[in-house]
Amino acid sequence: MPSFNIKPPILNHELGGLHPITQVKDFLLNLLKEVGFNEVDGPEIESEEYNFDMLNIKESHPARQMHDTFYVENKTSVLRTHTSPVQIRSMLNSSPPLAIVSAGKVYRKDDDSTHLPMFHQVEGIYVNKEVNFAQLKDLIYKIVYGIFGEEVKIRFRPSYFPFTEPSAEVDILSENGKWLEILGCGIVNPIVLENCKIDTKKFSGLAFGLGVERIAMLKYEVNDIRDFYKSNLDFLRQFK
Ligand code: 2NL
Repeated sequence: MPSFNIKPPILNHELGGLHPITQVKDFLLNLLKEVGFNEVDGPEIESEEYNFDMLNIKESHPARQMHDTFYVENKTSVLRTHTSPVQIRSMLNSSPPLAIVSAGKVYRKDDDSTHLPMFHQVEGIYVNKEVNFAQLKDLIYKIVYGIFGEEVKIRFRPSYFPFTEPSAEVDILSENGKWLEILGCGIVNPIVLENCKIDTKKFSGLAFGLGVERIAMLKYEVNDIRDFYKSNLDFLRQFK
């Protein structure tokens, strides 16, 4: 006989729930899979070559400097600063047309109410014949409407990333009339496609990247990113 009584009903059997960051990440992955993207995965420790060089991020680029990037061991490996190297690996291992999405942890030397040294990114790339900016806009509208509903006002603002050209950042209009940045996107820089041995006379691509914590902060009106990682149950229960 066990020394405890297994018969009484269980009290306080509160069920757990998925973490809000997991919920937002899964929502985005499902939305992108529904429109035809395939999920891919890759390592969190990357070579500088895949994390930077292949993406046209030059040695002199500020994002590469010691104060932004966590270097490991002999300084040729880094904690990935974005999930783009996953896409690079996929492009090297397959040939277009391809539509891939990657989601996971990324690392940067940042720490304040809107930045953490570890956060989550969802990134997608689509390479095919005659991919254009209109298709990119259509996809971004689907993503943003999916998250915030079709009433949300969106604006595309010209921007710069080394791996896309042209590039844009996308803002949504908040209730108090302020434009808030929610993601970055663009037409894949042909230099990046060529680095992956893709024929740029035949193929072009679109790509986007977004920060999961940032989307979750805007969607749930959380003002301090650190709240997601304090394991405060009163905070976390709100997302069940
Ligand atoms: C941002 C901006 C972006 C990409 C990510 C990408 C990946 C490859 C090639 C070209 Cl392999 N582009 N990803 C493109 C534009 C923007 O992220 O602000 N993310 C939080």
